Amino acid sequence: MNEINKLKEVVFQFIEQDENVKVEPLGKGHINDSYKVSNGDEEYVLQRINHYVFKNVDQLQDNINRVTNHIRQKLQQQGVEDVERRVLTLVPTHEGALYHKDSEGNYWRITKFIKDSKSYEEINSDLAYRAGMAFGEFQKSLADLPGKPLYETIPDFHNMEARLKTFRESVKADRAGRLEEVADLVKEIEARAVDMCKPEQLHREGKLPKRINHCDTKVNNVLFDENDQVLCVVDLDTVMPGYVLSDFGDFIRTGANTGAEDDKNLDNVSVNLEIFEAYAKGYLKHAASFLTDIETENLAFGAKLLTYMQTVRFFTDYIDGDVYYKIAYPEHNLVRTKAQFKLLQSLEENFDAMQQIVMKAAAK
Ligand code: ADP
Ligand code: GN1
Ligand code: MG
Repeated sequence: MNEINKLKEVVFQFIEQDENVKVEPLGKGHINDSYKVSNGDEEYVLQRINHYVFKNVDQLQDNINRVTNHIRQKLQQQGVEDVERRVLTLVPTHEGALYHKDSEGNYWRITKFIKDSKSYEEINSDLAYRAGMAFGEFQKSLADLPGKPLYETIPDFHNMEARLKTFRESVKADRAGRLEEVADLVKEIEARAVDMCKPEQLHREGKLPKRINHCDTKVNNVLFDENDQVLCVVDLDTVMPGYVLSDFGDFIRTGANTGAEDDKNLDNVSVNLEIFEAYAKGYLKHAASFLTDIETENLAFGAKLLTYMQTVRFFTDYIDGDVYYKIAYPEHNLVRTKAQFKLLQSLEENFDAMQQIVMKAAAK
């Protein structure tokens, strides 16, 4: 059976069999594989869940189901129009399950495609401001999610202490024999390690709370309508408890970089303070009402932390021999590591300015 027919067979586990169904690739994430499905009347998004990354698909889908149902209920209570475009909707299988496991052991899910929506790979200040509002509102609307805490779909996902532990194990094992060429960079990582574990320390001291975070706050995870108004936040695999500085920082890491995440030309890479300011203003518009002082004071630190964390994650994967991230060429993870480290240095140089921007935006 060819690839498309296999995909269609999966699709028919969720929707009625129909010879007019079309399936085409969608998006360019590093983790899942996404496809747009249409049958003339309806459109859907089919995703193969990366089971290597998300080990417990029951827990993953349970989280997404709870989160989307909670947001939908709120929107309905608020009398918001167009609720189907303001939150993702999971489509169950004919048996009522939230995912389908095929005969090859792949896991699949379907959501309704949000009509007349688009996401951006590029950014400008306006989009950054709106994305800031979207992620601030997302955290706010999940602050009163009833019941047990959400599962950590990737245990210790944004836990710097845990990431460093894994990194040090990889350095020690040197499984791909790549360590010698990168010894200087290992020193740079170690030089910042204690400072970067500050949030875990503050949490243990009871000073920094965990809230429900998105944990993949990229601009392409926000859907906009035809007038560039925010519709909703997507890519909910990593929604889990965490520090708000993480979500803030990951947006800055991905959105406020003048270069690419994997830029080979490090001269291109630096922090764009206009984007930083726009995002901070948008985010704080909703978030200022629930953040504690210590959370606000650490947002700019979050930008450094998440960039450092991503440097460590790409670096670990390079040292391990490229087992986690999809790569386009053999040195890709090293190029990514160096580009993230360059961004980190720029964030360090601009830290005082960033801190001032946040405190000014929070004071309004
Ligand atoms: P990945 O984990 O690969 O980033 P996403 O869930 O973010 O996967 O999906 C990839 C892209 O597909 C998104 O950036 C968005 O543009 C689009 N997309 C995802 N879900 C939907 C949806 N329900 N409706 C419309 N577009 C969607
Ligand atoms: C992955 O799914 P995607 O490509 O948006 C990763 C993020 C990293 C990012 C690096 C589950 O995100 O944590 O920050 O790549 N997601 C997971 O760009 O590991
Ligand atoms: Mg995504």
